[in-house]
Amino acid sequence: MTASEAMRPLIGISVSRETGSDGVPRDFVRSTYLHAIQRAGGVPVMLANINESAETLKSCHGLLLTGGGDFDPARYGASDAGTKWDGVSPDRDSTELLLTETAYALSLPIFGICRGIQALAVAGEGSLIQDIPSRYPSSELHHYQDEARSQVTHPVRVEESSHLGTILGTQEVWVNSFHHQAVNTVPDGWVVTAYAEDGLIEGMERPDYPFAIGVQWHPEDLVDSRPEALQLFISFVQAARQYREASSRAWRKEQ
Ligand SMILES: [Mn+2]
Repeated sequence: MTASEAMRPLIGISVSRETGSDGVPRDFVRSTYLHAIQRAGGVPVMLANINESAETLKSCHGLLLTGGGDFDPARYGASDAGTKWDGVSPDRDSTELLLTETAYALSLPIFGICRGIQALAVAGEGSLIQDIPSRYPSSELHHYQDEARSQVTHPVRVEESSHLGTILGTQEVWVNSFHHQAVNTVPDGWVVTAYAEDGLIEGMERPDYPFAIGVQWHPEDLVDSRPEALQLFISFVQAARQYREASSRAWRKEQ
């Protein structure tokens, strides 16, 4: 094993929960998330939807919040507008909020994708648009595309001076899109870094934090075809690697 392999950072990954045809819930994640973390040099660690995952996360060096179903609107102070997508999981909601809180307490690098950016909004007392088609019926953009997941379908305008803009190295990025919800208001301390042409929030970040970025699209499906998507994961894993090196230096100092 080389030294750099020995220092591969562990990336905790939140997972979906759905009930199988036998009535038993399953925790799972699309393997594209694992692949993207591996390609970027990280070691993926799946975090089941149980409270103990907060303990597992304490051994990790970064947190990836993944895509999935809707949050219970009561979690962000709204009532159910009847737009449930593929089901609400109370266990997933509470696990991800706990993971986010744990990550903040440790200053772990955080990357939120799709539902993940929404999780970061909910955790920070922001709010969500419960259903894009009913709120913006005239929107010409299709945020839930029919095309393959690896296909890009709409442009996003990126704030050039933001952390996200620096990583992507462009003011306009073409993205894939699989969401019927979006961030409505960003939490205190967060700024919007990317918009779709119809004004929907497609990216946000916390500037006072080592790495806290959310995006509404799915870069994990694009890492093999689009360099800027891979770059996002590389930057995230790099932040996790720095976290790991800093914490082992602090540990050696204490000895
Ligand atoms: Mn979109």
